Amino acid sequence: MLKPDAVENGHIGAILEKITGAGFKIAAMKYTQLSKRDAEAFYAVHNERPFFGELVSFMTRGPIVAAILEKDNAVEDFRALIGATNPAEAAEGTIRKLFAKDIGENAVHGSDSDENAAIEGAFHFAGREIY
Ligand code: 3AN
Repeated sequence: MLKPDAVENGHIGAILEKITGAGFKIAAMKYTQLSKRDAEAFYAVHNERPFFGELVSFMTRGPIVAAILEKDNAVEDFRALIGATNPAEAAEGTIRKLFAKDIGENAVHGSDSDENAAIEGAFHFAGREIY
């Protein structure tokens, strides 16, 4: 996902350029806005964390871009491309270093395993929307 901060700040094009330039194929993509219920379900794994309310309110405050990306070693390579969760700790040239403000508003989300990528892809897309 390109998160609401990335969309608000006009970074959709630049971030997609970095993603496709790094060799990712776009298998599905949409511009949409998460409801409170959507965000609570998507981030259910974090529902005991102190920042959960802040995370849900941020993720629902404006539109996002959701995508399914394909590449060999996609999970690890995408996490390398986006950089550390906290942009202050992200490596130079990473998407979060370039475009994110802080650990809460960090521009992009990437799945942390192939298993979660399949679950998160199915959360956003019907089978007929995946190419
Ligand atoms: P990542 O997105 O890098 O996998 P996770 O899974 O640890 O990071 O956290 C999920 C999301 O929760 C992050 N993308 C970030 O937006 C938010 N988050 C994580 N830690 C904090 C925090 N300490 N304060 C506010 N938001 C946080």
